[in-house]
Amino acid sequence: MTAVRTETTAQSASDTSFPPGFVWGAATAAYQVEGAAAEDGRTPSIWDTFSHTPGRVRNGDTGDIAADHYHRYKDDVALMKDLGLQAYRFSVSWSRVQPTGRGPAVERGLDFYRRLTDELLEAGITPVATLYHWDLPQELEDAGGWPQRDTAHRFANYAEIMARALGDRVGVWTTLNEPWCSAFLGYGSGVHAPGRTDPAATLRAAHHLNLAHGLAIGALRENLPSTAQTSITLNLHQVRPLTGSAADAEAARRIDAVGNRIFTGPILDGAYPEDLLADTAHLVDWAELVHDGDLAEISRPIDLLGVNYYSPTVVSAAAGDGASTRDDGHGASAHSPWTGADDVAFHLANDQLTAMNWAIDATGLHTLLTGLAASHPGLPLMVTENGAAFDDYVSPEGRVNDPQRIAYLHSHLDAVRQAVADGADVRGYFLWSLLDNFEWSYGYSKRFGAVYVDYGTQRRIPKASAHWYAEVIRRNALPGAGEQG
Ligand code: IFM
Repeated sequence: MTAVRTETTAQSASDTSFPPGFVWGAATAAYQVEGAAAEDGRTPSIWDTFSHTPGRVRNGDTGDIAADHYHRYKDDVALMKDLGLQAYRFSVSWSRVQPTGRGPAVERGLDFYRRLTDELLEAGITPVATLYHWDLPQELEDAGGWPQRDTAHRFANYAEIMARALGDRVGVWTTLNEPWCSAFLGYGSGVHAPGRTDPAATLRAAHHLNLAHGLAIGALRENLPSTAQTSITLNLHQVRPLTGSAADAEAARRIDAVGNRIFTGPILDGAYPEDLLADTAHLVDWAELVHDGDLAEISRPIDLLGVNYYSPTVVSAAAGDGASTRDDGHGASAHSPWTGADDVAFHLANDQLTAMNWAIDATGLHTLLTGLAASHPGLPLMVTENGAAFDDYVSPEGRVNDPQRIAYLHSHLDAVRQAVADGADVRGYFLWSLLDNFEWSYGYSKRFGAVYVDYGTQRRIPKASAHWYAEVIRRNALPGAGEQG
């Protein structure tokens, strides 16, 4: 069993290299790549239901086949090995291993993850398992979903099943990926599964996701060897006020509260922030929602904090109709996902945009990492996702040239390197994504992969950025000035 290194070395600002032992990986998520949606006992998750509902996902795309990773995992691991990847962050499909979200596990489902992790270990690649990347078993949603407290207990039971099944071969575990999206996009704006638009349900979901994380950390700790590392991955918003005005600062405070501190508060500091409770008191009864002992569960120590970063969040105060201005980069909806933070407008940080219309600004990643290092010294960090979608295509020569992605990765990796030089204890970096895949409500229209997937044939073509990344990994350093890389 391999874990990530347990110490860090600060680098000098002029050096283009990363600390010895820095982990280089790539990430995917079950529903986005696996396919095999109805094989070996798997039952629908909320994303199967959502994607099969007309009008929810662009072009009516679904994850039924996706990148067919379920059947092609051996070739995909071989590809990872060719690229020199040291770690692979994948997620487990809950309804593949525990179809109804309760009761005994299905061995055929577990076997897929046993085969995958064995293949990785054989190739010398560290498996990093995420338990939940948004695909709640549909039966649990039918029973109330994340707004129901019992879902957190179901999750802890599932975590125990997974720890028992894979604890001998997986050394790094993540409970939840981006719970903000599960709660605020799933139950607030409804652009993600299960597609509900209920402010109270959104906040209840957020608390129960926090509780699920804490209970799962307990279950993992009880069932994993002491060397195993546990973590959660948050998509922390790097919130910036548009101007220096007091009104914009207040807008930024409110977005920071429901975007970030609703998770970092209880998980890292053992309490919900007072300002968040005040901002949302008219929407939910926090005293009823948060039971005695919940905060102690939620704030159980973790070994690593996963940070996902793509683009900064620039906000200003907006007088108006009550709801936040919808154009926040998370998908169109008549309902704001920013429950409890009304009258806020969202802006692009600049006009250099990816295919998602997200502004490219690597300084946000540096600010996030150094900010966390300052606010939570001693907490090791891991960049668990970073990358960009562009309109990639295969040239007549059969190549995929993606200089914009190389530039994006270069600037963001340089920001990570600089954050390490400035004292942040960053243990590794996972490119999002290994493969082009199902980009949620955008379907297959957005390509984030370092490896191009021709969905018609399932042929994989490593893009120029994959070769560039392989060279960075080989050197444990970015190309120097004047070098192509
Ligand atoms: O594809 C997603 C991933 O599932 C979670 N983080 C953001 C990525 C890009 O939108």
